[in-house]
Amino acid sequence: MNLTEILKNYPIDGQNPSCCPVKAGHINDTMILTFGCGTSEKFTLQRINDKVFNVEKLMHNIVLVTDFIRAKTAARGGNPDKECLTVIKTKDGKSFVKTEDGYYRIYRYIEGVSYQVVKEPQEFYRCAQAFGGFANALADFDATQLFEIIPKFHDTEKRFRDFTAALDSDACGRAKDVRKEIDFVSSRKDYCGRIVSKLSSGEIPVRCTHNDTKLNNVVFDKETGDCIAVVDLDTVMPGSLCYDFGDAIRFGCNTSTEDDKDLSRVNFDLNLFKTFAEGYLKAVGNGITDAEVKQLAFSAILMTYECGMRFLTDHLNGDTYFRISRENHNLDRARTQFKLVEDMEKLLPEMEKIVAACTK
Ligand code: GN1
Ligand code: MG
Repeated sequence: MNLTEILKNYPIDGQNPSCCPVKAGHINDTMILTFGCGTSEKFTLQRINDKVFNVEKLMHNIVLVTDFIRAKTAARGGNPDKECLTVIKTKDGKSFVKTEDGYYRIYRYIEGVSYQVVKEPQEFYRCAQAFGGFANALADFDATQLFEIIPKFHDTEKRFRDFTAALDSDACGRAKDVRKEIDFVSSRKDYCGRIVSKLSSGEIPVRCTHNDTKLNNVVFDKETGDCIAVVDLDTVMPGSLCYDFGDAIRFGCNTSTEDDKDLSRVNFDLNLFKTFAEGYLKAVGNGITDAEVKQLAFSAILMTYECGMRFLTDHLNGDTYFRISRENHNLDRARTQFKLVEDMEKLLPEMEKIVAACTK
């Protein structure tokens, strides 16, 4: 990466910033740029994975959505620079630059911390408020303005077809060692169509959604513990609120990390589910329909199953999509997800009662 080459496109003053890589996300490469010392200014520089994203379309979506949210934040008396992602435009008004080695974008850095695992329930309540508030703010956003940046992203039937294709080609000869996981996915095929069919019949609405509502995509204030901002808007596109709710539960109600090899530490925390459901439903307010509410508990199972299936598919394909940092990393990730699915299957009636109680 040639930093000088990238920065010469930007109207950012200052020279020789420090550039610190951060280990975040499985798709893009992220670095923090700090200019000067004392009253230093910070930015987030990302190399966008253009194998996964069409960068023009991606940035079109992000600019529209961040502009919309910034305006709403300002209107309610908030500080858009602090509470929303801000795309720094190049000198000629573009939202990214292309250099010889790839595509880059710069955001204003949002000072704060993010977490991989919930430590205090209160944290997760605040995360729920942030994602619920995000959904509420976007309830009147016209989702047809957005590109479907990764087509059929949470179409679980399509994910199942991808899984079957990976299994059929078995590119790395790994299928024989993961029969149990393959059977786990195959035996739950009937989950796949449950939400997509309701979206296509119109029973639940297509909305502008985040689609990657992990706890670590929320920034917290280190001192006060308040939630500052929802970040990682790469997958903001037409989708379902059920996906956003379900994905947040998938990640946040896990008592361990997404890739823990020791499954005895991986358990579904029903109390955290309750915490999140309360915070989310309160914050989303009337930005959700009864038909969507009815699917929330099941959506948590669906999104966890889908994510596990994606990890397993990538393992079968030879780890071509999710970044890995050890052997069988995607397989370990798939296993944590399947453990959580099993836990949730047992708890589904209780999860449904909890959701229903939140809407009374
Ligand atoms: C990817 O890169 P990251 O960590 O924000 C993935 C999500 C998965 C997630 C699993 C564009 O997100 O869909 O749920 O990994 N993003 C994309 O941790 O595929
Ligand atoms: Mg992401």
